[in-house]
Amino acid sequence: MPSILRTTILTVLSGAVAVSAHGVLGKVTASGQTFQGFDATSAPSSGPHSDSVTWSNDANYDSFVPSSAVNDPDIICHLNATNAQLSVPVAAGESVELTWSKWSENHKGPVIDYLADCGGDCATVDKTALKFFKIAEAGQLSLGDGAGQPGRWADDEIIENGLKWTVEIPASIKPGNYVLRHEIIALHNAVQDGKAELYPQCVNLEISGSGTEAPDGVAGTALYQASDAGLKYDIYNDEQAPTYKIPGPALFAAGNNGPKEVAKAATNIRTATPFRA
Ligand SMILES: *[C@@H]1O[C@H](CO)[C@@H](O)[C@H](O)[C@H]1NC(C)=O
Ligand SMILES: [Cu+2]
Repeated sequence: MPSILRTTILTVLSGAVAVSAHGVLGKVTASGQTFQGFDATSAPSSGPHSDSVTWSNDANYDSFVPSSAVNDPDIICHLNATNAQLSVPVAAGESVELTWSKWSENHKGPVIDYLADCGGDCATVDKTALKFFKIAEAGQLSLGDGAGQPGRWADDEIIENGLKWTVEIPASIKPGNYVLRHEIIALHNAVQDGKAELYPQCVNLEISGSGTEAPDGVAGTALYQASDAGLKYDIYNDEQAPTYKIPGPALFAAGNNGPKEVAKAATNIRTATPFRA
């Protein structure tokens, strides 16, 4: 988190409202409708916020989960996260567009997306019971231009795309209520043990469709280990490092998990009202 750049910005702006280099998912768009995310300025979360499709948390704009704490429940949906009360409707096979409120250019690393079936209402599900399967991942896109230079990373694309990231919901999964766990991992300090910075954000989705696949997943607290190669990497000397390996379980591949019994659809799901900017 603290970087020379950020310290400078804060010094220049001291006296003004504290500006952070980090961000949250401010907006989520699917099927042509845009929904509002949790307003981080209202942190601490102190329980569920009723007006958001993203999970609230105590991170405000300025905190991360260090890779030294990847087995702590905070890794699931960020610090002290509590369930979003609203859900975004989307059809399996379609895309969800995730818009960050801001992101810092020096925070370079992979972008990873997971889904977990709530098996009922995501507004009340126990986050520690969620089993996540990985549906998308992107890591290092090119090596740095010489020693000391970081290369191009997946999260650079977020900045280049106006802070937007698009993830496709697999067409073959069974319909139901899911938590989408979207995450940026910042590696600027990851040459040190336990110093990668994880920024998970969770969104409730109400997925429609006629798929039947129910992929196996793993608990959020078991996605990573602090010693994972993808959480300990020198982005400034990548010429000498092995090829970057994105952490977490293998990517879900349609057809590899076998159809399972389709769970009974949940009732009482509150669909969110589209946000108008
Ligand atoms: C998370 O909740 C605990 C218990 O209420 C509290 O002590 C801690 O400060 C909270 N974390 C943050 C980042 O606010
Ligand atoms: Cu930072």
